[in-house]
Amino acid sequence: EKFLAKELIERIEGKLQRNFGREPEDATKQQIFRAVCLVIRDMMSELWLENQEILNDPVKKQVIYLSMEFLPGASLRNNLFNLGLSEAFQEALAAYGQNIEELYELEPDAGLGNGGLGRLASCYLDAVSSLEMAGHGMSICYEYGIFKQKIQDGNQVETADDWLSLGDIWLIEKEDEKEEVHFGGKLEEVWDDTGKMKLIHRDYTTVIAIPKDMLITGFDSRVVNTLRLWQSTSPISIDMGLFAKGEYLKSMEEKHKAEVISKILYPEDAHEEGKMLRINQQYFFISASMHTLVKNHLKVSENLDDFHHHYAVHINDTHPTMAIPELMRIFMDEYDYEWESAWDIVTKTISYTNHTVMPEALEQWPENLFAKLLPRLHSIVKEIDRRQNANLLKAFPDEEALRNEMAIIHNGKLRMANLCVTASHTVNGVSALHSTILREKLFHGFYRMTPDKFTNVTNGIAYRRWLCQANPKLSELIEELCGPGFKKDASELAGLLAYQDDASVLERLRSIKKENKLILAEYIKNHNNIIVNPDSIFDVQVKRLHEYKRQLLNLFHIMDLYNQLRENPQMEMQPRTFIFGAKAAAGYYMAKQIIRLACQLSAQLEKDPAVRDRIKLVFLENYSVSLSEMIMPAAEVSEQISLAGKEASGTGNMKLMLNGAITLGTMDGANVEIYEAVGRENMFLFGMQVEEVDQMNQEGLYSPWCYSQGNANIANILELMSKGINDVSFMDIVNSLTTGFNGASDPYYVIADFESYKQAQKNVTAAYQDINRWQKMSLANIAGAGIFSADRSVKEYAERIWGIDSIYDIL
Ligand code: 26V
Repeated sequence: EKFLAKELIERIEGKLQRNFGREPEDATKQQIFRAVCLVIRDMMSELWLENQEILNDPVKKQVIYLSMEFLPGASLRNNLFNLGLSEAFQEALAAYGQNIEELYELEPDAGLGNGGLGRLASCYLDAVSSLEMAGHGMSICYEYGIFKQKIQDGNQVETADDWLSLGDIWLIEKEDEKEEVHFGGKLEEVWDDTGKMKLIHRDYTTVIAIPKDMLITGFDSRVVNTLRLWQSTSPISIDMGLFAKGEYLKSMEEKHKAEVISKILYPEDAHEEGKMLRINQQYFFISASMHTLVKNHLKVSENLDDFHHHYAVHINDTHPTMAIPELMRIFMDEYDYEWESAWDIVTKTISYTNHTVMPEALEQWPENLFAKLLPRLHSIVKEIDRRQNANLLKAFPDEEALRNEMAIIHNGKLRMANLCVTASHTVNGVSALHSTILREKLFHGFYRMTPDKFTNVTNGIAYRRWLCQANPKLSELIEELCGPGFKKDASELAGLLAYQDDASVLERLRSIKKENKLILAEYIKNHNNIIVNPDSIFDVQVKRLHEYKRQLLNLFHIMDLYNQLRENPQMEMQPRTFIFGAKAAAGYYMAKQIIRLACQLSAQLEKDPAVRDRIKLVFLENYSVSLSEMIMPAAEVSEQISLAGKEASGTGNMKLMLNGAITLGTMDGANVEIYEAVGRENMFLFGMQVEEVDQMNQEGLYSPWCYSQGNANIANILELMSKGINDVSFMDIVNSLTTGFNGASDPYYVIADFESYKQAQKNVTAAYQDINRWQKMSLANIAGAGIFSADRSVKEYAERIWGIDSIYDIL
C-alpha cells in the first residue's frame, strides 16, 4: 500500500524526537537524513520479516553470494525508487522546506569494493531482490572502504574513506548472531575407543564476527534480502593482568589484532600481494558465513545431507575460495561426516565465477604461510590436491606439464583458481569471449576433463540505477514513447527502435543529452576550475587505472591532436572534451605515472590559448559509484579500449551504452556482445583481435621502437613526453614503451594499435558532425542495451547454475 506524505511526516518527526530529541525546525541535515533513513529501514524490515518463513524453508533454495567486495554506492535514492516512495518522501520533506536532492548528496557511498567486480556483486543483489528470489550477499564490514582520491599538483593522493560516520544508518547489528572464528594454533591427533582418529585443534586465537546487515530492496518487489557484512572484534577487550603490570599497549594488543581484520579494504585491485592480513580477512568472513549457513540449516533440517538443496553458495572470483575447505572442515570435524560424503555435498553446493585472466591477479598463497595461519584448512587442501593428482594421472597419464599446470599445490604455492575449478559444479566466465578464453587457455585441461562444468554468463548491470535514477529525463522520454514496461523488462527498451527515423524523438534525445552535459559541465567548473564547451564531444574513459585498459592509448591520441594543432594552428577541428576518471592502486607506479601524465596534459592544454577551445582534458577526482551516476548520462563517446583478450567483460561499457554513448572499442570482453547487439554501424571498432594479439605474442618480434622509427606522429608523441608536458618529463612511461625486447616493452601494444585507434577517432568526429546520424546511433545503443540487464544475468545464474526461482512462483 502507498504512504501519504502526511503519514511520512509523522514518522519522520517521531524518529527525530526519539533518536535525537529534536523538532524538525532545529534538526541538522544529518539528523533529518538519519531520521528519513530510519523510517525507510522500518518499512524494509517489515517486508523482510514477511518473507522469513518462506526463506527459511529448506526446500526453498537460496543463493549465498560470497564476495570480498560489494560496491552498493548510496542507498537512499535507490531504496525510495525501489519501494515506489520517491514522490511521497519528496513531498513530505518539502513540508520542512527540505529538498530531497540535498539529502541524496549528503549520503556517502558504501565503497566496499575496488571496481567492476564489487559493483557487479551489488548489481546482482539488486536483481535477486527485484526478481523476488531469495539470496544474500556475505562480505566484510570494512571500516574504511576504497580510498578517496585527491589530485594534488597533478598526482594522486589517497585519503581514508570513513564511510560509517553516516553510512552506518543502513546497517542493522545482529549481536545475537555473532560467530567465533579460530586462527593459528596446532593440530593434534586423538584416537577414540573405536579406534577412530580425530583431529583436535588447540591453542588457536579466537576472533568474534559480528553481523551488520544491510537490507537489499528490489524494484516493485515483495522480497527484501540482506547483505551481511561481518565486523571483527576480540572476545577480550583488555588483558587486566598485563595492564596491572604496566604493560598498557600490550594489554590491548589482542583486541587490536582482531579489529584490524575488518579495518580496511585492500585497494590493490588485480595485484597479488601475498599478505597475511588478506588471508586472515578471507578466512574470517568465510568461516563466520559458513558457520551461519550450517547453523541455520540445522534449524530446519535434521542433518546436513540436504544442505545443497537449501543453499547454492557462489564464489565471486577466488577470494572466497576458503569456503570449500572450511565447509569440508565443518562437515568432517564438527559433524562427523566422512570425506566422500562431505565432498559430495560440498561440490554440489559450490559454483565459481572467474573475473580475470591477468596472471598477477590469480591468487596464489605461499603454502607455509597458509599452513601457519590455517593449519586445519591446509591439511584439507593437501588432501583435495592429493586426490585430484590421482584423477589427473588417470586423465592425462602422458602429460606431465599439463598435470603440473592443473595442480592445486605446486612449487610451494596454493593456487586458488585450480582449487575452485576442482571443487565447483559449475565455472563461468563473464562474457562470451572471456568464457572461450577460460575453456581454451586458462582452464583448458579442466575443460578437457569436465567440459560440461564450463559455461558463460555475460555480466549485466542494475540498469534502473543508471537509467531511471541517474537519468530521469531519458527515462521519462522512454516511458512516454514505449510505456513503463521497460522498468521490469529491459528487453522492452528495443521498442525505441520504432523511433529511429522520428526527427522529433531524435531531437529530444539530443536535448536531454545536452541538459545532462550542462550538469556535468557545472560540476567540472566547480571541481576542476575548467570551463568546458557543452557543444564539444564528451569523450569518456572512466574505470580503474590499469596498463591493460590502455588509458595511455587515449592520451596518445590527445597528445597527437595537440601536436597537430601546434603545427597547424588554423586546423579545423570538432571541439572535444576528454573526460577521465580513474583510481590507481597506491603502490602501482606506472598507473600513477599515467594519472600524472593526464593531469599535466590537462594543464598544458588549458594554458595554451591556441588549443584550449578545441581540445580539453578533464581528470575527475575520486571516480566512484555516485560520480558515475553523473557522468554516464552526459557521455557521448564510451572509451573501451583494452588490449583484446585482457578485459574479462567490463560493465561501464554497458552503463554508457544505456545512456546513449557510442562505444569506441576493441573486440574485447562484452564489447563483442555490444557489437552483436547494435551492429557495426552503431559503434566504432578498432585494433587487433585476440587471435592477432596471440600471434604477435607467439612470434615475439614486436618492436615498438621500429614503429616509432616509421611513424613520425608516434615519434613526436614520445618526444613530447620525454621533453616534458607542463614541464614534467615522463621518461619512465617512454622507457616502458620502447626499451627492453621480447615482449618486455609495450606489453599491451599501445603503439601497435595507435594508427587504428586514430582512424576510429576520425570516424567518431565525422559521425558526430552528422547530427541526425549520431542521434540515430545513440538511440540504437539505448534500444540495444536491454540484454545487459543484471535481471537477465541473474535469471541465467538462477536457472542454469543455482537452481533457484522466484519464491512466490514455487509457493
Ligand atoms: C584481485 C585482487 C588480487 C589480490 C589483491 C586484491 C585484488 C582485488 C581484486 C582482484 C580482482 C580482479 C578481477 C576483477 O576485478 N575483474 C573485473 O571483473 C569485472 C566484473 O566481472 C569485469 O567487468 C572486469 O572486466 C574485470 O576486470
